[in-house]
Amino acid sequence: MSSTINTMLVEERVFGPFDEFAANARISGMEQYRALADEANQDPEGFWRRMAESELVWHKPFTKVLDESNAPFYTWFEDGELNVSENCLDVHLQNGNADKVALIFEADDGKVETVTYRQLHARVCRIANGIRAMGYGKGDRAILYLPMSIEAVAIMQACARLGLTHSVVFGGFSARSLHQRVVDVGARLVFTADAQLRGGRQIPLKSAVDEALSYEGGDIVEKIVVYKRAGSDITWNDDRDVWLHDIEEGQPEECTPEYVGAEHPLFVLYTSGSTGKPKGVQHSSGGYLLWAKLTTNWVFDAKPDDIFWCTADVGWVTGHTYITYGSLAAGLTQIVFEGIPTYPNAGRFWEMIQRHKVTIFYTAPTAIRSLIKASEQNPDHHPRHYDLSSLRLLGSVGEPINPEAWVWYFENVGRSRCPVVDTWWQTETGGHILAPLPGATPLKPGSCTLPLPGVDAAVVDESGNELPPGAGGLLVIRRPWPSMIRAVWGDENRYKTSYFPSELKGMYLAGDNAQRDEDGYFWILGRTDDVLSVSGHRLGGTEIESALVAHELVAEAAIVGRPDATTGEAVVAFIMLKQAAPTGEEAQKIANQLRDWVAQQVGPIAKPRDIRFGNSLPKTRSGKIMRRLLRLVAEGRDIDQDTSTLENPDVLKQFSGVY
Ligand code: 6R9
Repeated sequence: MSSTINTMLVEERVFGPFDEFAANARISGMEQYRALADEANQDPEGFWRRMAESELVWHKPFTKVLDESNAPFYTWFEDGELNVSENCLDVHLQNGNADKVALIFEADDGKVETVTYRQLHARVCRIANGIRAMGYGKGDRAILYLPMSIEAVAIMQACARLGLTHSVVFGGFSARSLHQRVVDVGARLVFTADAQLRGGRQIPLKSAVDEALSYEGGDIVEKIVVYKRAGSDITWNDDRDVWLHDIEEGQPEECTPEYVGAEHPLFVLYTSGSTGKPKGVQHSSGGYLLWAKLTTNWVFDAKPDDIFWCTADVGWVTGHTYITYGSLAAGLTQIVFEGIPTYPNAGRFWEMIQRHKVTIFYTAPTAIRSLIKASEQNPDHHPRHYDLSSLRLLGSVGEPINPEAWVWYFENVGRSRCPVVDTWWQTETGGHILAPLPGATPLKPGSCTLPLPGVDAAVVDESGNELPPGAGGLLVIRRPWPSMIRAVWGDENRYKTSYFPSELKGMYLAGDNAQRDEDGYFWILGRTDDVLSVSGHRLGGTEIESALVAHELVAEAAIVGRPDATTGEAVVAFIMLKQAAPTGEEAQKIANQLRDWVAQQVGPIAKPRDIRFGNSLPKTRSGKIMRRLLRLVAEGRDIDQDTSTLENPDVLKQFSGVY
């Protein structure tokens, strides 16, 4: 492996330990962390047995913990039986928390509605009874295409109660993407709403379902259950469409759960891979729920009085694990938010934290960066104007958080009191994998710190040999863990070749590059395909982005490589400034300034060869920058690749000037 440029030099402070936090934390101090991690390393079976027995309610106890005989198709707790919804709802009715608020729903227009655990349980039971009465249950699949709502959480839980495997499709996906998923997963049932409300606008959903089902193979869907959210006009087919309120009508508020084997597929969630066709990531019931609950308790240090807010949509894995399943299993009170961070203004998040006295706030770097930019443009919406004193913990997920955004978040939102947990994980891992324990782990901005107890993560070369500190390589997980992906729906081969390539001898390949430092901390360098090789040096695109974003003029940056005859690859930077995109001489001047800055922060080798300015970067609907498209722009090629997941396809046109 060629030499690696060590960066993240922009911020070298270590934050914590946070003594006050540690004093009351579930896992307090590094000794407790190490004790758990050691227990898990020395006796994995015993450790997972203890966790699964103490954290979950089993209808039929399991006898065997892990079966590796058909690796990499691992099974966990396989002969045990349980019901996921019983573990998320019924348990709280029996332990005196029936009247505790489960969900605080805040609508786009600010209206608030709360439900207790007893009320949520009743709602889930009525919906489940309604679905059962229609003749659906265990072994069937349902597609959910819903706005953020109490109903979305309740329908997911109702599916779980019946053993009906759900597949949630984010409401921002097109009819084409929806169709692809309906057909791939073989859904007999679709749940949707007439429309969703975001940023004061109505976005139709039912019409997209109608369109999706009109395409070839869409007729496998027998029923569409429609939640009346907006009251908008929709097309209705009496033979196929039913209202959610009609299927609930008259149903009892108790519903006997369908007990399923621990390996029963709780859900399939589609995620984009390196090729065009999305992968249906299949998760289990027992192992998945165990890790969802454990990580909620460990990483968010969940306490009975917490008000937890994960800003993700249930269309993504973060919403599955840290809204629908983990947080409810842990018995938290949590916020469900329908709207967007910038409506009616960029103070919405801070105002909601103040209004609901949120104690734990979990969001994505892209949201943080856009709110930094907004608060600079209009200081009225800066977090300092809000009472954020209820907060005790902050979290980040979805992409590497650049140290500058980390420190801004820590200082301005957490008021330098709250630990920031930067959580690395994936749709495939089911829950957090690399993350600090806020009462124990000292924090380094930009690092997701250390593996959680029970996780055996490492950085290796292409042959699976572990690399020394400072060397960039492949992030792998060497031992199976309970919430790992079980299959790519309907494609055994893709599961094996994508995640367990033979060169790595049974290790799980995450698809991210990473390096560890002398303290064993992990630094994610970006997806495997983001790493550039310039003159024999391995450069993480993320590192250069991070340096650029730390510059006072820059709001967001994306780095890609373009082939170069002499240096292998050349660094190309797509940059959005805090001001409008410059042109001509001004652009040239700023470009040179930024090059010098990168040379200073990262090293002359990392200086962008080309700089292209725009007013926004191309992103997926989940907010990830689409580097594969930028790579084509960087190379001057036509965009003939699939742009269906792009939020705004016109965004690529703006980057014509090269400076
Ligand atoms: C949970 C989620 C997974 C990919 C993953 C990585 C990136 C997520 C990160 C992070 C650096 C973090 N990623 N969290 N990179 N630091 N804290 O986002 O799942 O949508 O499947 O994305 O996101 O590249 O491989 P998913």
